[in-house]
This record gives sequence, C-alpha cells and structure tokens, in this order.
Amino acid sequence: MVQDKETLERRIEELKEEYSNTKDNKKTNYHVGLIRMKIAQAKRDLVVASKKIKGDGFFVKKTGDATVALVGFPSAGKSSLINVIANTRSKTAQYAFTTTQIIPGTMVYKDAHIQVFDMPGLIEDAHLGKGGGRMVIAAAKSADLIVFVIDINQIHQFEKLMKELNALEININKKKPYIQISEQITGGIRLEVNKSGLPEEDIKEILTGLGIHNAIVSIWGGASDDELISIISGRAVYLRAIVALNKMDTNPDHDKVAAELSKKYSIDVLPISATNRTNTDKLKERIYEELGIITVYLKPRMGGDQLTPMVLGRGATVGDAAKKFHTQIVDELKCAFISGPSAHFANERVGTSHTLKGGDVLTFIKNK
Ligand SMILES: Nc1nc2c(ncn2[C@@H]2O[C@H](COP(=O)(O)OP(=O)(O)OP(=O)(O)O)[C@@H](O)[C@H]2O)c(=O)[nH]1
Ligand SMILES: [Mg+2]
Repeated sequence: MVQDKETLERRIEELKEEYSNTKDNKKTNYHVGLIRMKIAQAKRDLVVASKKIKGDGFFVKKTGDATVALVGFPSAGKSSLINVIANTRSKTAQYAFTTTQIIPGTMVYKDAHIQVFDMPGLIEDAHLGKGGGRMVIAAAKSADLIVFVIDINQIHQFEKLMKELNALEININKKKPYIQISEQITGGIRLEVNKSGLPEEDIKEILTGLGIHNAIVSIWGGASDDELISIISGRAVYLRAIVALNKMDTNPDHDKVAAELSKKYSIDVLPISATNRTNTDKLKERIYEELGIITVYLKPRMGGDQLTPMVLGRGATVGDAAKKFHTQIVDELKCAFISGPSAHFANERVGTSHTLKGGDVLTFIKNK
C-alpha cells in the first residue's frame, strides 16, 4: 500500500519516539537496529511520496546577488520589517496570517542587490503541511540566509521554530560533516575514515538500510545517526541564520533578552523595532556580513570614471572577479590596477591571485 506523506511523517515521528525510548538499553540492541531500519525505510518512502505531491513548490524567481528569507510566527513583524529594509510594500496588520503569499523585495546595501522574501507566518506543525508551511519551508531552504523575526515578548516561539525546522531536517548554523561514499560492485562496506563518533556497526547498518551494500566510506566530522541518515538520503539542509528580535520598543529589557537568547542558542541576535526603524540599518549590515559577500567596483581602462559594482564572495581574487565579468577575459588577463582597501597605494598593479577587499576599485588589463 502506498502511504501518503502525512501518514509517513507521523510514522517517522512515532518510530523516532520509540527509538529514543529504547536507545540506551544494551539488551535491546537488535530491537534498536530494527527500528532504525524502519525509520530509514519510512524516510525513503517519504522521498518518493513527496515527489508525488503537487503544489508544494516554490515558484518565486531568485534574482540579485543573494537571497534572504524572513521566517517567524504570525504577527512577529516580518512584513513591517521588509517594508523598512527593502523596496516593497507588504501588507501589515494587527491580526495573524496577514501575509498569505511569498512577497519578494530587494534590499540594496553597499550596492549589492539582496533579494528578501517576506513570508506567511509559520505555525506549529508547519512541517506536517499546516498553514501553508511547506511553501515557506521550501523558500527558506533555497535562501542563502534566514532572518528569524521574533517578537521580543514571545521568545518561546524560537524554540518552536527550531523544532519545526529540525523536523524537516534543516540544520541551523551547523557545519555539515563531510561524507564521501564511493559505491563499489563488491566487497561490502569499508570504512576508511570515521570521525563521526558512531560505532562502525551502526554506520554499516544505516548504509545497508539506505540500500548501500558495497562502498568505501569516509566520514570527516561528528554526526548523529539521524544526521547521517538525513545527509546520505540527501534530505539534510544546512542553513545560516540570525535573529531579528523585533518590537524592542515594547520591552525595556531588550538587550538582556537578546543576550540570553543568543547565548542559549548560539546565534547572533539583534534587537530591532521595525515600526520605529531602530537598528534596522544595523540589521542590513549584519545581513550583508553574514552573507559573506563583498562589493568591488570595476573601472574601465579608458572611458571615464564610471564604476560598475560587482558582488563577490569574501576571499575572492582578481581572477575570480575576471571570471565573473566575462569567462573569456580570464585567459587574456595580464594584471589589474587596484585602488582601495586591498591596495598598498592607488593604482597598484597586481596579479590574478591578489585577494580583493570590499570597496576596491579595479581595472582589468588584458594581454595585447
Ligand atoms: N510595537 C511594535 N509593533 C510592531 C513592530 N513591528 C510590527 N509591529 C506590529 O505588529 C503587528 C504585526 O505586524 P506584521 O508586520 O503584519 O507581522 P507579520 O509577521 O508580517 O505577520 P503575518 O503576515 O500575519 O505572519 C502589526 O500591528 C505591526 O504594526 C515593532 O517593532 N514594534
Ligand atoms: Mg506579514
């Protein structure tokens, strides 16, 4: 019998519950293995079932240099915030569920065009498809950064948000353990490197459960069994996030509340007020920083002082900039003239491996 998505998700939750109740008892080793197997199977069925459901998709086109999603419970102030930081007008109101669709806007900061998504409020059990949660989650998954918008007087919502995201195998501000699996025709499973912290037998069992019987495997980082299943089955998502602790105007203890939340969840928290525009410029700066981008300016060799901004990842070189400008130019590039933060003096001549800094002005010089 083909089970639907909701049934499967409920089954996985039940199995996980059963699993955590039996886990620490050595005598039940066989039983534990069996449950884990069932979880793996249910997760595989879920992948298949997910593909069959239409309408889950997320159809807002991505534009600009990076994408940021505003995620939070209803009435936290997501729409009020996007109206301040981006060039869009999203309806705001005192009642919950004002926003029913994903509203894109563009935030310009240091000449970078950052796409921001205002989204419908998430509710508990969004991962089970409640309240259009799936659309929100799909959009959030595709973003480069999540900004959690939390009402300062409702900080318990943050814990719930984390639970929702965990249920969807979304990891926040965590480093993805690097796993290498090279499938073989025979020879069983051979573990070459295991830095996961899990016993070898458990890993083999998980791999077998996921249909991998012959492979050379290396795991270069700590991972729980759930995480391993989630990564190998291709469902794990790793996202960076910060918190905008909104409505600070209504709570004189805003700095204390922010510090506590930040410490408890090891996440960057900035108190803001969307309606009073307090700290909203600072939030833009944090977003830009967290995205790990820099803006440099291209100046033509001849033809005036017209500067064209180009957004690159932090650590990018002159060669990277050339590649982004035009793939052809890379081979023809001789050097560049640089002025600004990464230059020792104006119009310094540098090679393609020179590392750029935000605010640099550069001119490409081609081989004749
Ligand atoms: N005091 C105060 N009120 C705010 C602030 N930001 C938003 N609000 C109010 O909070 C209410 C909800 O704001 P919205 O921006 O509509 O909230 P939302 O998160 O978009 O809500 P949904 O679209 O329903 O998910 C409105 O009445 C806003 O005026 C703030 O910084 N301070
Ligand atoms: Mg809204």
